[in-house]
Amino acid sequence: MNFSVGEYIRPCKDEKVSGDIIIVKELEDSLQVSMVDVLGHGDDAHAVAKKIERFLMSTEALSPSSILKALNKDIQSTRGAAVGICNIHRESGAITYSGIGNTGIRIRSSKVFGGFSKEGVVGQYTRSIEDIEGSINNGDIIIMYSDGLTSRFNFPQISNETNESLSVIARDFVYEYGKEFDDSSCVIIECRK
Ligand SMILES: [Mn+2]
Repeated sequence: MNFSVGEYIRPCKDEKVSGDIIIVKELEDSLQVSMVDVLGHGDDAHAVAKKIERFLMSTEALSPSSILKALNKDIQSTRGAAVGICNIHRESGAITYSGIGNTGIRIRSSKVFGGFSKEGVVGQYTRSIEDIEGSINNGDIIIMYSDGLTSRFNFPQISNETNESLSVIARDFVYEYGKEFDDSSCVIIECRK
């Protein structure tokens, strides 16, 4: 499986920085993408987002739920965040997702994927954090997004995009579906055999 990844983050109106952050990690056998939406917006939210970015960049190749559990402990002194983490295995196309809070994931696929985030806030979560498993096929499109975007969106036209062209599509997508008074962001992943 090969991946093209495009992303775009638009800070809340009147803010220069965002509490949304997207982390794309090329692991040895998989691609790992995290969508982070820190509560609130502006400088304070951005500082927490950078702290979470450092944490996620430094984690080993664990399952998404294991990373979320560790992050939940690590950011307990902060205002907290919604975080969704997905891991796609290059060879098999197996996808694992774990999410807490209102970041979303949708997949346009030839198969059904039941991935969703549980209610809650990372940094304040006490219940069980679990992985949801599925599989990805040739041509599938994955969109992960913050709650600054409406979840009632149509999938954009995507075919054989580069990371650059997919980032342009991601930008248009944020402008079409984003809310002005929240940080709005999305990451789009095109999967090809
Ligand atoms: Mn938000």
